[in-house]
Formats: sequence, C-alpha cells, structure tokens
Amino acid sequence: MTEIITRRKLIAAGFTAAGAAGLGAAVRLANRYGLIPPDHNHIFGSGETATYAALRLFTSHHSRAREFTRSDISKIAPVKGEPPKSEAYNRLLSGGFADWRLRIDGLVDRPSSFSLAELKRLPSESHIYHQACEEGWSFIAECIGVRLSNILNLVGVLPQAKYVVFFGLDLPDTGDLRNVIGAKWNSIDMDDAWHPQTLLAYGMNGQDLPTRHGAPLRLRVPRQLGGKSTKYLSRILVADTVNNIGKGYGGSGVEHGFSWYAGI
Ligand SMILES: Nc1nc2c(c(=O)[nH]1)N[C@H]1C(S)=C(S)[C@@H](COP(=O)(O)O)O[C@H]1N2
Ligand SMILES: [Mo]
Repeated sequence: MTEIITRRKLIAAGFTAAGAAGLGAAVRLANRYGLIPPDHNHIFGSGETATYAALRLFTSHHSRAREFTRSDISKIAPVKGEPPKSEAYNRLLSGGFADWRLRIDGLVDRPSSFSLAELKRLPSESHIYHQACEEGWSFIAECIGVRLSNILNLVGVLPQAKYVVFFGLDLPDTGDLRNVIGAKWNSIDMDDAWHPQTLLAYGMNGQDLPTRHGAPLRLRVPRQLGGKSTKYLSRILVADTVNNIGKGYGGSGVEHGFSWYAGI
C-alpha cells in the first residue's frame, strides 16, 4: 500500500510540476516503474506513456466496466472488420468450427489447445457491456464465454509474463512472429488479462457468436475500446515482450495509428 501511494505521489509530481512540458518528466517516472506501453516509440509515444501510466496508477486494478440489463441491449450491433477471406476459414465455418482449435502457448507451464466444445464445458458467464469503436459508434450487447483468467489458470502463467497476445485466424502459419503483416493481432497487459470482466466470448445476445462478430471466439476487454477485442481468435501467446511481433508496437492497430492502450 505504502509503495502504491509513493508511486502515485511520484507520478502526480511528474505530471503537475511542469504542466504540458512535464510529459518528459512523467515518462521518466513511468519508465522507472515499468509502465511503458509497447507503442512508446511510435509518433505519439510520450503522450501514450503518460496516459497509460496515469490510468494504471490512478484507477484501481479491480475497477469494473459498467454492466447493463437485458432491456438495454441495442437492436443493432454494428460491425468493424470482415471475417477472414481464406478458404481455411470458410471450411471451419461450414464445419460448425468442429475442427477449430484455440492454441495457447508462450510463457506458460502447459502449452495447450482447446476445441470450442471444450471451452463451452468450462464455467461460462454472461456480461452485458457497452462496446465502443474509436470511429465513434457504440452498442450494448451480451457476451457469453469463459473468463480469460480461467484459461490462464489452466495453462499456468509463468511469473515473467507481461503481456497476453491475441491472434486472429488470418495469422500466416509461418511461425515467424515478425511476419504478421496483414494479420489482426493485439496485446493486453496482465492487469487486463486477469481482470474478471475480460472474456473469451463464443456467444452474443443469447446465441452463438455471429460470423461477423468474430466466430467462433473473440476477446472482450470491456475496459478498453472495441478495437482491442480481437475477433476470429486462433492463438493466444503469453509473453514478456511484444518487441519481436510485427513492428513491435503491441498490435496491428498501432501500426495504423491507434493507441495500444485504449482505456475508457
Ligand atoms: N480479427 C479482427 N478483430 C477485430 C477487428 C477486425 O477487423 N478483425 N476490428 C476491431 C474493431 S476496430 C472493433 S471496434 C471491434 C468491432 O467488433 P464488432 O464487429 O463485433 O462490432 O472488433 C475489433 N476486433
Ligand atoms: Mo474499432
């Protein structure tokens, strides 16, 4: 506790001492406490670091996204991002995803893979959240799935883990994580990974997840903008760095100018 208060004071000092010119000071402090987001070297880097560090230090690790009731569910749920166009995806889809597997590896004790049926046998939960896209639209929908933390506990996360990385089914099967050009991928820190509202969702509004919304499985991170909630999942990687994936900024969206940390 004392340690947290001290950190908060230090960061607050960094932010207020020099106002806008204090960004550099804030970034140095954040650096000292390991609160540097992977996109800190990107164009808006120092601002990204200040935002991420401030949100992580000033909001509780257990802060919850607001939840809604069934009557709040939006009649229309907009879509962003097409299903993978590959033949492999269409084959999985027409087979009801019986042959699909979610692979989870990296810094874990037991690298594993799960079928959809196996995921559905794990304790499931339903949350009604608001999902907002950085483009300005939003909707409220029910998400049904497994807590990411359940899966992480099953595979056993090693203490060095700092990020959980999510890859869509369009990931090229080359094994070379530098070469994920064109694939959708994203990463979150362990704080969001263990958060009780972070779900691997296979259902939406009482039904199987519709194709356009990411079937068979998508991530939902309700404390961040919709762009972080990767659809069409194929692989989860637990890692201590994201520097070796793609261009090293922590997600394909960052390469197109979006923030890695999209807290709301
Ligand atoms: N694989 C994949 N995941 C994705 C996207 C995408 O294009 N491909 N778009 C992202 C964006 S920007 C948003 S806002 C949400 C949209 O989710 P929805 O289509 O279910 O509304 O998914 C995110 N996850
Ligand atoms: Mo988005």
